[in-house]
Amino acid sequence: MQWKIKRHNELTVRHLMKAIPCGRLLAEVLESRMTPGIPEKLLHDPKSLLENPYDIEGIEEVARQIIKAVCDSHFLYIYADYDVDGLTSGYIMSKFLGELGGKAVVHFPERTEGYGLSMEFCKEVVESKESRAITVITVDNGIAKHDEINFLKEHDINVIVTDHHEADKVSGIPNVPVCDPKASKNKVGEHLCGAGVAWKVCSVVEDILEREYGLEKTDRMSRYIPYVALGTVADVMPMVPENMALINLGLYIINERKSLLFNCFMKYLQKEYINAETFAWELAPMLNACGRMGETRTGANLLLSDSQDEILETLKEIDDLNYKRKKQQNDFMAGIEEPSNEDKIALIELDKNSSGIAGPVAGRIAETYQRPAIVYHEAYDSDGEPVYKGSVRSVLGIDILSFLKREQERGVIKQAGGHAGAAGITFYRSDSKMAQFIEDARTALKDLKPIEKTITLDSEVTFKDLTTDNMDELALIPYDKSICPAPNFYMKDVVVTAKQPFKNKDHLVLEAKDKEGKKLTLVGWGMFPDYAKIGKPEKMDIAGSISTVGFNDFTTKRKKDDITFRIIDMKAS
Ligand SMILES: [Mn+2]
Repeated sequence: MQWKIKRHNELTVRHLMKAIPCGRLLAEVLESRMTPGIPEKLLHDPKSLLENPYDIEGIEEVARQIIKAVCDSHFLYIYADYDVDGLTSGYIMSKFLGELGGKAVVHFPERTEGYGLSMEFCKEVVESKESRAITVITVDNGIAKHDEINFLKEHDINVIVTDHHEADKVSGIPNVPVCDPKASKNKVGEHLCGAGVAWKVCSVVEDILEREYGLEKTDRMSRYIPYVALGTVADVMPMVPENMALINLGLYIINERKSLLFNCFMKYLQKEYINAETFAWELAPMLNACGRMGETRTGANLLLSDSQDEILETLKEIDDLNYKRKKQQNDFMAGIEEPSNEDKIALIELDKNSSGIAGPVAGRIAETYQRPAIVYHEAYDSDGEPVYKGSVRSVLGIDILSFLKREQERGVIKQAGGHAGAAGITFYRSDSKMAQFIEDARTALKDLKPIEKTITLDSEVTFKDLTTDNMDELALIPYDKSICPAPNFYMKDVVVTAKQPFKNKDHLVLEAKDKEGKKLTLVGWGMFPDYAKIGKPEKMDIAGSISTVGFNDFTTKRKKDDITFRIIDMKAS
């Protein structure tokens, strides 16, 4: 791993230490990650970082159409999605319209129904229509669903699209009221997740009702911010000031114990507080497990329930689903053989009943074997043709999408889309085409090598910096899994005094001492092989993060919440 050590503007750091006020570590993180003026606002007045919703293209028209539909007593179908952002978007829109007295029903599709407004759903809506007036509102999807939207329109059903995905390059934007910052010309709000867009739309609805219909002013919109915050982190949206502000506002409400659902999360997970990393590493995987295991409705029940007992019971169910999901992944991983050296892509078939885990499993295979991985399963395409559908994950330095797009042009595969590092693929169900694909990958990717990973280190620390105060202070700003990772630091010339045995032999637990004789425990989950590989040196430079031990150890009297340095990488010094 390459270490990239950040340099800081000393004057700005000193200014921030005074203005926030805070210690050096947080000041350095703020200095290097945010433009001047933003940290003070984020920590003292996050509301001031929220942008004017009316600047988002099409939002007022969408809001007025929604108001009209509610006023005219339309039956409202909200079409959401099965992932966390889709769940929270659907919750916000349906609950808010329900609060206004609208008859709103939210549909959370299962993964097997595919992503985005489905023809099957549209047909059901048309069949159930009778003499009712109906409006379908999409959240976190819809921008690319031209056929479905046209079908609904032909049957005299209103459609309103709210989304945060790009429009199709060829067919453009559907001819209905649309609020989708990503597909807009001015791009205002393009950093918002689906739940963020839904929330902004509802805010404008509320504002119009207050100004023109005399609706009483309350803080009803702020109750939904925790859901926007969760959606933002789960969808890995960019950590621009407005998103950070939404996350901080949401966390503030949650940790003030003002949200029943999140109170239940804390109770269930036995947590004193929730931060953005809890969203990323615990809540989002739990909720996503519902969709992956074909139980989106369980996630929906969780969000839509008003009873603490029911929520806690559902959380138990979801935790079990997540456990099953993890087990399915681990079992599947254990059965995989190392791909041969000449195969430049790991191509692995998965039972179609476990298709929900294809993405995470492909990610782990790519990581383990340091090459692109495709995990695919039998499926039928939207045109009814039997195909294989798969999740593709690549490694740093290999742009897998451009290879897949070439294969699509040549007719070897049916379809591919996504990004350089993660994509979706549709294969023809044909042995000869599959063989051709493997052959092409061998030639095309022969000379491509993964790039060595780089870790960005925020600054150097010593043992005395590793305190609960510093750890808590660093948690004042939100981090996610990839775009704005939690701060990492490095320590120089750490002298290891003892290696502690640990029940899982892959884990590394070290005792160390600094020059003043101060002792510290360092923990490296799954890092024993790396330690052995560099010859178990006594003196090392170590990169990692400030954390708590996370386990009780009766032999050395370490407690779960004792401070530790969590090792990410190490080098002999
Ligand atoms: Mn989304």
